[in-house]
Amino acid sequence: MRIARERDWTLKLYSRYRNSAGQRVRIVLNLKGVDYTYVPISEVGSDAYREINPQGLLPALETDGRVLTQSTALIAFIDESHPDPSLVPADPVLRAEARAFAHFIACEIHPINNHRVRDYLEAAHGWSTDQTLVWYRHWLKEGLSVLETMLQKREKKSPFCYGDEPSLADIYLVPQLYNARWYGLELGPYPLLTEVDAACRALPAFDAAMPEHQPDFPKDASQHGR
Ligand SMILES: N[C@@H](CCC(=O)N[C@@H](CS)C(=O)NCC(=O)O)C(=O)O
Repeated sequence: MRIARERDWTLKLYSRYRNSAGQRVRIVLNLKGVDYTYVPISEVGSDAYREINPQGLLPALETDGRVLTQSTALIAFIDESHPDPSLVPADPVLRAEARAFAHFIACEIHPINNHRVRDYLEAAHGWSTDQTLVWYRHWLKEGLSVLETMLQKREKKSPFCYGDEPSLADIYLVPQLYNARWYGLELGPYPLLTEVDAACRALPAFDAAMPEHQPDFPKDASQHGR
């Protein structure tokens, strides 16, 4: 069931400047021209945030006093309440390919490299930060190789992952590549991914969602944390 377009959704996005799942949602809100209030987690505090979102994960989207969670569900909600522009290509095969590409990032790459996984390896198994970085880069490299191959196997090359307009695939890719650069991964082996990434970042909707354009982005680089 489609939600009536006329409804006036007031949206509050709990996020953090460097919150890749939140960056996906910011891109979608920008692409669809939806107004929202950005609430940095630093203003809320992590204990209070857990009251808001018991998962403790960022982002969350508050609307009409309800707190919605999980970026993929948030993106579906925004898409259903603001259908234009579409987030998937018109062709059903390209649609499935774009979704699979995005799901590969959300379900296969992102979860095993999350903070709590690395924190656990350090706290419970005595790994050093350097060792968890090796873990992080290993899974990321393997994941990016898969994504590069997925783009190589397209029927036709296109400016964005799966067509002439950005889709879910691009929305999930750009934050993941931001993270890869942040952790010093060499991106030379992924020319198709970086080409699409550059095309996306040239668009205002993607640019405005970048970490450095968020109000909580620390001016002092020493405060960036990991
Ligand atoms: N599947 C979740 C993932 C959310 C997520 O893991 N967010 C990260 C930041 S990008 C987080 O909050 N990490 C905190 C942690 O790992 O404890 C989604 O798509 O919203």
